[in-house]
Amino acid sequence: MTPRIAILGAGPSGLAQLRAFESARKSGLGSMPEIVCYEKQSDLGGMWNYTWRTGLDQHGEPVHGSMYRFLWSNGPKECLEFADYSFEEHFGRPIPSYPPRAVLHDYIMGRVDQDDVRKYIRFDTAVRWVEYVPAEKSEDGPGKFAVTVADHAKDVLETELFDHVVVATGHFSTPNVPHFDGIEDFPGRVLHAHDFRDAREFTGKRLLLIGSSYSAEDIGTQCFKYGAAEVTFSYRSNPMGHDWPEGLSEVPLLTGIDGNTVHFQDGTSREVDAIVLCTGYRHHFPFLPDELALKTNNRLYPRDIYKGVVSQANPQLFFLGMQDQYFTFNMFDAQAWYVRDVILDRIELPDREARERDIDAWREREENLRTAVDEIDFQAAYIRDLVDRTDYPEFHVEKQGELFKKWKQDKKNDIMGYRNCSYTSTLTDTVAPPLHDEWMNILDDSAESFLANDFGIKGRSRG
Ligand code: FAD
Ligand code: NA7
Repeated sequence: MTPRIAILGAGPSGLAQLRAFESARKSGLGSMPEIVCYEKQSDLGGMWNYTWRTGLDQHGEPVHGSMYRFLWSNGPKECLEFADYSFEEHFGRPIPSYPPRAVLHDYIMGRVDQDDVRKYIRFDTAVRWVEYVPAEKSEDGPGKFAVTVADHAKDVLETELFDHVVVATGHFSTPNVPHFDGIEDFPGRVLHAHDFRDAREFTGKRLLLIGSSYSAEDIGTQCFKYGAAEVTFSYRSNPMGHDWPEGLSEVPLLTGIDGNTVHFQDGTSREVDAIVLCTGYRHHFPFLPDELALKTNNRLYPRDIYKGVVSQANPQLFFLGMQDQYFTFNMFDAQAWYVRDVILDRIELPDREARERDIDAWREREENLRTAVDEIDFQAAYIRDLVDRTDYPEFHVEKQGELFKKWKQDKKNDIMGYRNCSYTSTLTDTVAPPLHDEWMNILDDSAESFLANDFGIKGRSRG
């Protein structure tokens, strides 16, 4: 019997899984399983598929998208190149290191079209429930998963059986929403980063952002770019510590809200017009029973998944992209190629105890990381461990790690200007050309406007 595989989600991780199998098929690595990819949105691309919607979508499903209108890559594109498809190959010429969302989306789509994997995807189909059905007798072999989906085009619920399930539904979609005293009476707008869409809504406004990680940093700087009067960041553990220009500042945690006045742990207070909770996301799997769901906070090495992908609860179940991320697209590829080879029996899994010991060892290493440099090296080592076990092409992950370290330094040097920097591709050795203007001055971030530039000749190297 041909094994059947369900891939849940057609974002960068789910697409990586589809391309991994397609690559095996093209290389003639034996007979291929039957694959169905369920995607609740109407198109592929996951987070990169921008939506204006918030709350529920046209089918009543929770809106997946957390990306906003003027989002630009927050890391160098040279650190997320697919090993087998460079940016230069896709765009036919070098482009700057920090492209806007629409340009990255175009790159993802281009990679997918090369392999024609759309045929495996069932769009507008939300996964509702996954249940493990054990084999009744041992000679029946391992059990199967009953996957129940809501097909919104046909308006029916359907259940199909699969031998393996790959969960690739992302973990930056279900917001973590803490409560603060007095927030219910705040007279201005209160929203979570997940629902933030257009910075121009806050032009001329005084903004309070809670959180000190990527969302706070990016939404705050973007709102400032589009004319917010003042941006205050409130941190729980540590400030971001950038050298902020006038108009942006950091204060300790919010302790209470009294009308428009917000009070902080250091005894200071300010007047603000709107509050954005940049308080992160939850790993949320409403379609998985308790015993199969991955339970973790946002960290580099979640427990209970061997090699970061194989479920300890049931090794026929896999998770992609569940780690906190420095590396993204190429890490998902490395994971997907590994999962593919486990499913195709090209990689033999050790027994449960050995898997647990391996998880423990990585986790202990993770718990001793102290600096961002340590974290980058750790994630690079994790990816190297995967890449060396499959035929995923070499992409010099350690060199990309060095680029991430430069990126960190460039942010430290100039948080409002780091996107003007250029880095060198580890695939093509090309130095990215500079942006056509300072990032702060570029208000139109459409792909058309961005790609209409010739970006001059090769730019200065920072990488
Ligand atoms: P996602 O992209 O989230 O895709 C998951 C897919 O699963 C979605 O298509 C969703 O519709 C589908 N799905 C979910 N639930 C179901 C269900 N029940 N049934 C069917 N389908 C379902 N990364 C970078 O590299 N650079 C950046 O600049 C960057 N910026 C970011 C900015 C923001 C605001 C956010 C939130 C993330 C950013 N990221 C960035 C990280 C980003 O999450 C990854 O690049 C990537 O999108 C993760 O891919 P994924 O496939 O794992 O998850
Ligand atoms: P992160 O990176 O998980 O960060 C969450 C932030 O929210 C972090 O600073 C937390 O503070 C803070 N937080 C969480 N809960 C609270 C409460 N209760 N009170 C105050 N502050 C809180 O999420 P992001 O959204 O920034 O980034 C996720 C992805 O989106 C990322 O990949 C980007 O590319 C886009 P802590 O430091 O833990 O004290």
